[in-house]
Amino acid sequence: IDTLPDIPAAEVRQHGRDASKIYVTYGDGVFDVTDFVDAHPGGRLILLAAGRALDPYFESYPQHKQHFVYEMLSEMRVGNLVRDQQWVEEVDKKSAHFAIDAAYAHQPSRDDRLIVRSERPFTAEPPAQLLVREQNTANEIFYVRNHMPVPRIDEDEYELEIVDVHGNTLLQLSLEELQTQFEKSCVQTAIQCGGNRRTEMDEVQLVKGGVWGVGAIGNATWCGARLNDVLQYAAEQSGRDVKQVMRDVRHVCFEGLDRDVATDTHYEASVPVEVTEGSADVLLAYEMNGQRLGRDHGFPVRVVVPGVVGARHVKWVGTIRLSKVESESHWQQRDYRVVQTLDEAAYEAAPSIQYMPVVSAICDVQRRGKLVQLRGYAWSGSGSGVARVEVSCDDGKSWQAAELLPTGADAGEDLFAWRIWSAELRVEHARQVMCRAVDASYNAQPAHVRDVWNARGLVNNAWHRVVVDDAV
Ligand code: MTE
Ligand code: MO
Repeated sequence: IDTLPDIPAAEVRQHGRDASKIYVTYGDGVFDVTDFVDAHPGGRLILLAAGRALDPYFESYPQHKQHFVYEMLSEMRVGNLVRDQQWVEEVDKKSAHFAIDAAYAHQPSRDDRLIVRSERPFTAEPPAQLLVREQNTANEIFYVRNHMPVPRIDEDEYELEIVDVHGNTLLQLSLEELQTQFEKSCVQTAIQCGGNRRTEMDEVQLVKGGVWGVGAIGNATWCGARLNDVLQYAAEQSGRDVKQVMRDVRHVCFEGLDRDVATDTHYEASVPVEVTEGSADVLLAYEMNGQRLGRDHGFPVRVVVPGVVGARHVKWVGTIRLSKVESESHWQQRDYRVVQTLDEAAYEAAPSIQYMPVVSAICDVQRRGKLVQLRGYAWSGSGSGVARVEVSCDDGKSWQAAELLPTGADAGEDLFAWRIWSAELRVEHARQVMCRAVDASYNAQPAHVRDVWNARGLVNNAWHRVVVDDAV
């Protein structure tokens, strides 16, 4: 090796696939593989690395990392690589790219009725008309909002860890323990992404965030163990009283098992402890509409916090941390807050979105002459229930009550469920129809998107307007 010449990266680059001599590098070695191309067991794929580094390829196809491969290479060695900045950057970029490819290699299959908003990470919503056919959204068409690749989790190896305010592990639970040692509790609730109906905000002024129509919301019956039961048990198991364990706790942080390969961070979010202590319906859910959770929705266990923005319903939850402070995660500190500008100070001044306001949307419009049949949903995160939905075709001068359809759950048990509604409206020559809802605490929706516009396009709960002619 010492007797071989130094070869600068720039020279290696010139020995690409069209050159008469083809070079590749691995580690510090430069190799002339011209005569090997046709003998390569993987065929001419080796040319992908012509004039470049093999290292990222060997990392992602580890069958190469064998003694005989190194032996063969060493016989083709013609020099020692002298890297330049561009070379180092290209190798890093390629490696990162391959790592991301690998992380996305085993994603779940998805229903082709979903409207895909982003492939990586996967985000999708159902067509609006489909969304309001049934009270409980079918699992297959329930919107998906992932920030990272879906993790592969072996249910036999799954463990949920509970960590106290000092960072000590109180308890580790297997899936089986979670399912058998705690009473199974169910709640029918909608989960809505903070960005639902974001795209309407772009008409006021462009916002930063992924595209969402009216379908980044779904309603389901979730079953699992109550978080409070699990915390009580965790305290007991560590020989302490739950009151003592919870004394300095102000926030409950939930960490997902999904991981960003580029930054090596896990998804995480938190809710104030009043939210969890005040509700028996905060669940560590393992069932969605009577089926085990699908991989896109958090298999095997996700957090369900009725009324709170979707971002806190942490999927694939692996660790629950009791804390004095809010989660330090990006998604708690620099996202899911309503800000007018995107600077740090604006984020720091704005509270994290937790309980969601009253919302509604028109999802299905069927026109027969002057009569229009409307169908939509209404929901309130307040937990007081939806009191009234109204529709108008004269820009809100007059309103007509819509019919609220039953939730199917017992009275008082469905206050976090959405309500599907329907209405028949005589539109005459009107071109626009709109809807608005009021919850049982008499919270109402603002009239215009411009009244609630914000830089990230979050929590759009303005009256929902649809042009009748355009709607099918
Ligand atoms: N939990 C984890 N671990 N990772 C995520 O990316 N996305 C959150 C939340 N929980 C997310 C997560 C957001 S922003 C939303 S809106 C909901 O999950 C979406 O839940 P769904 O995909 O089951 O509809
Ligand atoms: Mo979300």
